Amino acid sequence: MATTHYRSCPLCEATCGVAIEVDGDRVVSVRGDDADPFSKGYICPKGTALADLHHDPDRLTQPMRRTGDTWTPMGWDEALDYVASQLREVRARHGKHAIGVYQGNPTAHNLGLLTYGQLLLRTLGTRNMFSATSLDQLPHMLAALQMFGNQLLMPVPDIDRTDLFICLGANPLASNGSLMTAPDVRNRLKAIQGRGGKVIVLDPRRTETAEKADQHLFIRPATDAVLLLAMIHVLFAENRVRLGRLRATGLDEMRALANPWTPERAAPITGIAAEQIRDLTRQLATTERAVMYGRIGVCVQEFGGLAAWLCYAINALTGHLDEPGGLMFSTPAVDPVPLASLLGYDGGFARWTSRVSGKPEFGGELPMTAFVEEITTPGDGQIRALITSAGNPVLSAPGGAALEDALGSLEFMVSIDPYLNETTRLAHVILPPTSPLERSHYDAALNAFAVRNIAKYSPPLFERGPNERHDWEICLGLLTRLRLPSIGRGLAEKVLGKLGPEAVIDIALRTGPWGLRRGFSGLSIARLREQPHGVDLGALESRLPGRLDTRDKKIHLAPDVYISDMPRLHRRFEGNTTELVMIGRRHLRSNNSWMHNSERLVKGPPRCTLMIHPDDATARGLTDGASAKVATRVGAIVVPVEVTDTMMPGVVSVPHGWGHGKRGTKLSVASTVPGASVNDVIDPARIDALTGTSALSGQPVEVTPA
Ligand SMILES: Nc1nc2c(c(=O)[nH]1)N[C@H]1C(S)=C(S)[C@@H](COP(=O)(O)OP(=O)(O)OC[C@H]3O[C@@H](n4cnc5c(=O)[nH]c(N)nc54)[C@H](O)[C@@H]3O)O[C@H]1N2
Ligand SMILES: Nc1nc2c(c(=O)[nH]1)N[C@H]1C(S)=C(S)[C@@H](COP(=O)(O)OP(=O)(O)OC[C@H]3O[C@@H](n4cnc5c(=O)[nH]c(N)nc54)[C@H](O)[C@@H]3O)O[C@H]1N2
Ligand code: SF4
Ligand SMILES: [Mo]
Repeated sequence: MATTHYRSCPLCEATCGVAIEVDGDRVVSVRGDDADPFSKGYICPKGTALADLHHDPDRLTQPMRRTGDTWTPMGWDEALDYVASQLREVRARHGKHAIGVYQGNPTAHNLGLLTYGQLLLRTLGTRNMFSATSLDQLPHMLAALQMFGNQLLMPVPDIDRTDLFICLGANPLASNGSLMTAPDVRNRLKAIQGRGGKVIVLDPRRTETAEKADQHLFIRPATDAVLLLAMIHVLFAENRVRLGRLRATGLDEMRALANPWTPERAAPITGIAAEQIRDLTRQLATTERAVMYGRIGVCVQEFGGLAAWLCYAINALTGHLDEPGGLMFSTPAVDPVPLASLLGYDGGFARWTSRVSGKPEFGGELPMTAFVEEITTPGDGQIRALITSAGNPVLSAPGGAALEDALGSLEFMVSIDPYLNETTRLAHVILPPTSPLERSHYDAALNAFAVRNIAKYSPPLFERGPNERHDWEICLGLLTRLRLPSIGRGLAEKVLGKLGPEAVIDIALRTGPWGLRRGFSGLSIARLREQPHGVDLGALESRLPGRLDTRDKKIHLAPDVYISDMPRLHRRFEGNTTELVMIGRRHLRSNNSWMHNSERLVKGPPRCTLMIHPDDATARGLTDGASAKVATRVGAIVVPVEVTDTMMPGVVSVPHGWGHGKRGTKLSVASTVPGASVNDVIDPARIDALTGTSALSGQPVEVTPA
């Protein structure tokens, strides 16, 4: 007999409610949960593919050990003992910094990795901590730290109440939203238009989101900081700055910084006419409920630090920060600020720098731009062993080929990952966790970036088998083996093993803003169990100045780190550049590098193509469907050509996460649609010098017929 189970989809930031019909141990269907108060029945094709993921015969379920090219299964105790002993040996030989860590994106969607995973990795004491953060949102986090006092205080657009949504470097119709947890963005944008509001997209590609917008403006990649400075220039020049009730420092500095950036100067750099810059600024300034939302296009570029900061700042300068319809701070039931510091994740920037090239630390992590050199450069502190967890850096980090070589030189590597993929095939041991349907779920990280305050707990749908382990159990097993003498270990594992991550969340819920202080009806895991569709805690509320973590309880509009990065921006745009540059893109049926093993997601025309404007194609003798060679200093790939006027002239686009057919992987579907890895041609030396974030976007390329 089939039964229906309700839970959250953990595959992207939208956190949609799914209704999963099961018969015995088989998933019969996955649909949107109409009763979920937040997603109201919406899901995307990836949600349906949860079934494929769970039943994927390629998904590993027991530890595997590699000798040469041969993998042999291991028991859990044997595997955890072996991994711990290897790591201990490396630490004894070379010191604690010799153990490196890379954490990938699914960490943010995984309660076990957010709790026990952090406890394990953050207490290793190594300076060689890396993650996808520096390929992604680091500039937003730095801006939150500098302006609001805490790296986790990233404000989110109040999309449901705004009348002007300006979208800079984000494509939520493909990505389903990021640092803006908002299921069914398409309808939320439609609702803005329905109430007479407007959506404006600024993007080097006329994206799926731009197609639905009221206006789309092409912007030359990596010139966002210039656009935003010109807009701020207009605000001051036309006396339109309005801080409202906000108390802030740095207004005079901001005026001075923006002063040289007239719209006339910004126009040839950005590709946006001066009058359009003025018009955009006036709309933002005069619409009562308006927001400028910037996402990954703003971050992963040469001036990601400046652009992310200016994007928050312009909302503050136009009175749209912390106001309904603007950029707001959430009130999540589990407050990530105290939780993170409890788990060893403290904020900070450039308190120390990397050993080899002096890149700045952020939140105790080094940027991925320092990863390979820290493995390959001999000396004290060189990485000799590596733990990867929920990450696939061979495909996701720039300079993938060199990174792959570097991983091959390690004395020991262990991967906590369900797949034998491009990265984990280089590990000595793979420790595969249970499937998302076998574990409990609470969006401890993403709820903090949701456009409504919500809470939802999902118990496991299927019990894990006796020979399977959750991520958190794997992390706990390693933690106790690495940190405790064998006598105390059994007891610690029993006690902590009984508690599980639910205990952490339960305490956080009870002590959080919607917990005990709300009296009898306060949230707890038990309360949430009674409401399997989730609880809606209402629209975002104004939180300032209380929520600020700055000492003076003011917003810092113009922190020094940004002021000192301004000369670099001036130097960069002294002359005009016209070279062909490459950006990335996302597709609704894709999820970075790791959902390509689902038949239903990858079917259809090839997705790993080079999009190019007709004029640029003609100039290079390229025709639609032909093969093109994309080359840079670090490598070359060959991909099919898609000629399209949705691209800005002078800009081409290739998505990341492809390049599957590597020898020794176990991805039977993905390897039939391998594509090429764009990160094999993205130069790891291209960085945002302020933050250390990889400049994945705006890579100059040579494109020729293959
Ligand atoms: N050129 C270019 N490169 C990019 C980007 C880009 O736009 N352009 N985007 C960047 C961004 S934003 C990101 S976030 C990174 C992503 O970079 P990564 O996080 O390194 O890559 P993913 O493809 O997300 O790989 C996720 C891995 O986690 C495993 N996994 C999935 N679920 C679980 C789980 O529950 N537990 C465990 N233990 N493992 C799991 C998968 O099998 C896979 O190996 O890529 C970055 N790279
Ligand atoms: N379907 C799907 N959904 C995903 C993912 C996925 O791989 N597939 N990945 C998830 C992850 S890890 C993340 S971080 C989020 C990201 O979520 P989004 O930020 O929405 O990601 P993208 O769809 O890549 O949109 C970025 C946009 O920036 C544009 N762009 C590139 N360079 C520049 C620039 O210099 N300036 C400006 N203004 N625009 C620029 C690109 O053309 C693109 O349209 O998506 C998440 N959701
Ligand atoms: S939008 Fe994201 S959370 Fe919603 S079903 Fe798709 S992958 Fe899952
Ligand atoms: Mo990401």
